[in-house]
Amino acid sequence: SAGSQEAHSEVWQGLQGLCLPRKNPLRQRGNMVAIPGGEFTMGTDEPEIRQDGEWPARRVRVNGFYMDRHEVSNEEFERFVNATGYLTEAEKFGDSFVFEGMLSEEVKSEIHQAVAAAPWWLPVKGANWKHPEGPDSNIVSRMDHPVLHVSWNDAVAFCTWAGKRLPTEAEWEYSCRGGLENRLFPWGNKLQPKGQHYANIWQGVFPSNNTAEDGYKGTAPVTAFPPNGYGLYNIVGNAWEWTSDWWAVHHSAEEAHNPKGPASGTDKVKKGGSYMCHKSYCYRYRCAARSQNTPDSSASNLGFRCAADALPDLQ
Ligand SMILES: *[C@@H]1O[C@H](CO)[C@@H](O)[C@H](O)[C@H]1NC(C)=O
Ligand SMILES: *[C@@H]1O[C@H](CO)[C@@H](O)[C@H](O)[C@H]1NC(C)=O
Ligand SMILES: [Ca+2]
Ligand SMILES: [Ca+2]
Repeated sequence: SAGSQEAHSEVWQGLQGLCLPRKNPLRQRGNMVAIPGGEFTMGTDEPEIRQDGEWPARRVRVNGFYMDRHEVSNEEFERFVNATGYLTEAEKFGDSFVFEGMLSEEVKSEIHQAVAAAPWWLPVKGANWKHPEGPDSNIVSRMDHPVLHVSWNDAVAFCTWAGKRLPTEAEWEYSCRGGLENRLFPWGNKLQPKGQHYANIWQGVFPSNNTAEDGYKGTAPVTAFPPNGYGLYNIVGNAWEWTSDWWAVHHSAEEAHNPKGPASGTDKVKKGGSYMCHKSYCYRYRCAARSQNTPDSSASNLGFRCAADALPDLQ
């Protein structure tokens, strides 16, 4: 698809609420959790964001599978790039979307174009996974943070290389719920049980005042915060996560077995919300919540984790 800044930003127009290091490769297997097959309620009959198609609630059965314990980290992605020479789409296009609040005044002063519906997103030349806030930034101190600025196509390339695949939306949501039925969050219905933070989201007033009460203004290490009932970290918050499904708003209430989403579409489903999500504009750090982007989109709050039918061979 077109890589120009214009085409790149046009796909964002109108979208609302865009809102451990493993040095020893033997431990790669330990990065995945066996998720037992079972049945769960996907979506909700009490949607918070109706236009996202969080509803209706429907019974869904999934076979057992394996899920990455945490979002793919910069270190893991670097190992992939080192081994393959892979170039991400943001690197090919020459730009990617960065949240204004993370940019230096110098970088900001050079940008004269924003996304009409979400003016806090700026297309930044030279922003990519190695330079998340543009050329004057790097990931040296963030090797254990989620890789960002990876498109859906990039995510598929990584998971394929790792002998894995992206999770379906159903697998992702089943994983998110961690064995609990009909809860808002992976840990229950209360955002902060006993005052504790369970996810990296936005505290303060969006988009002007990020108080970072949870300890992180931007991304957090991929194993920060308590894991859910399946042992999965940051399944909501931190970085949005790509799934394999095409996006559609309408769902049948019929029971389904291993649903894989529509056969085709223009956008892919992403789940979980990010460090930028605040209840006031992006109440999407809930398991039923969902959003979408074109498969070539990339941004400073969008990453992924992989799933697999069987544990992959060691690399
Ligand atoms: C990638 O290669 C560079 C250069 O050889 C090296 O310094 C770095 O440690 C490698 N990264 C990983 C994650 O193996
Ligand atoms: C941000 O919010 C905090 C907490 O409400 C407040 O103390 C602080 O003054 C605010 N900062 C700005 C720049 O508005
Ligand atoms: Ca935060
Ligand atoms: Ca996440």
